[in-house]
Amino acid sequence: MNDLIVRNSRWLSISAIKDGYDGTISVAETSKSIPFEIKRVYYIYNLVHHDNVVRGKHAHKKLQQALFCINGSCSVSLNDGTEQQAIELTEPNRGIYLGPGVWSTMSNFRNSCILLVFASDFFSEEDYIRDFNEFLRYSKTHSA
Ligand code: T46
Repeated sequence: MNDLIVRNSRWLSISAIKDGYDGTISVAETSKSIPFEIKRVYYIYNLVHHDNVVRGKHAHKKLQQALFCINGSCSVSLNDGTEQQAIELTEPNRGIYLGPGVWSTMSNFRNSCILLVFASDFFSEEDYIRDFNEFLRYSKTHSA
């Protein structure tokens, strides 16, 4: 598992409690395995494995998120305006923390990928930067 070099990102692990043939339970808890108070949960599914299927392509100004691929797998590209890195989400209990100021792109959805996301705040379009050049300008002035 490669270390994350992109600012405001890091790997997260949550429990995987195995019960033999009866399956596994993974638990995400505010301020424990998830490093912020969870205010919103959403999940993305019905994803097709095709070069043209790409989600994300934005950064957040304040929002913190934790992403877990709870079925299948996907690729996530991260960019903080200086460093960039591509990672794979392949385990239901191994996710990533994405803080503010990280441009992220999700793609290469495989095996009926389901992406589960915990977010630190309610949905607000005002918090999104959806233009990459605007993001590069923003990251220069908010990189402390
Ligand atoms: C992120 C990645 C992983 C809402 O109305 N409420 C919500 O909570 C969300 C997440 C989305 N929406 C609406 C806004 C758009 O009209 O759903 C539509 C699709 O959203 P978006 O284009 O932002 O979807 P993604 O998959 O590109 O990005 C989403 C999150 O927005 C984003 O924060 O990190 O998933």
